[in-house]
Amino acid sequence: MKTILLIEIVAMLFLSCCKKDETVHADSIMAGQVSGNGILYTNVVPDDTISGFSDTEDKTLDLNQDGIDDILLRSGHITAAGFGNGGSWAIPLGENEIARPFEPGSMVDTLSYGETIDKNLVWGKGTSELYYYYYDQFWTNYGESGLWRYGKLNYIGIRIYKDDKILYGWIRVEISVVGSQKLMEYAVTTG
Ligand SMILES: [Ca+2]
Repeated sequence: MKTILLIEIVAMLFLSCCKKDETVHADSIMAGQVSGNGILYTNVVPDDTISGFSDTEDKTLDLNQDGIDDILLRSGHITAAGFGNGGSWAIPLGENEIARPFEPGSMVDTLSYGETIDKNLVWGKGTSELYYYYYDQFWTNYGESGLWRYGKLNYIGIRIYKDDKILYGWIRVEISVVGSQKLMEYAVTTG
């Protein structure tokens, strides 16, 4: 009888241990992943267009819904006598970081659907360029830079420092019009 009780206790401990393991904090997310343990997904409906003319528009996002903004998206177009410029940027806030194609640099990488977002990507801080363009009068000088102008189904990677935890997330935006970006959906691991 005692042996059976002991086996039951051990079995219960084993089950409770494994149950706990199922909710262990995820240390990665895949670009476009919308479900899974500890993953918080937000579908932006309708898509949110961030844009500006003669100004820029800012939108902050709190990906993990803890009351602390994690990233700022900025788009707009500036004109003045003889020139114009504009574009779209993403600015990780605080100690947070954004996935880059390389460092040092200020560009935002275009992650593909299913790509693993974890410590192995290249991460950087500060104002980061999705797309930038400029021109002067009569278009004698003009140019553009950034990886996002014609990107479809690409994802921004973000790393969030939350207390003693590191969270990974993705944000899907599209740039089909210069000086504008369309926010569609995002997801993040939670602490
Ligand atoms: Ca947050």
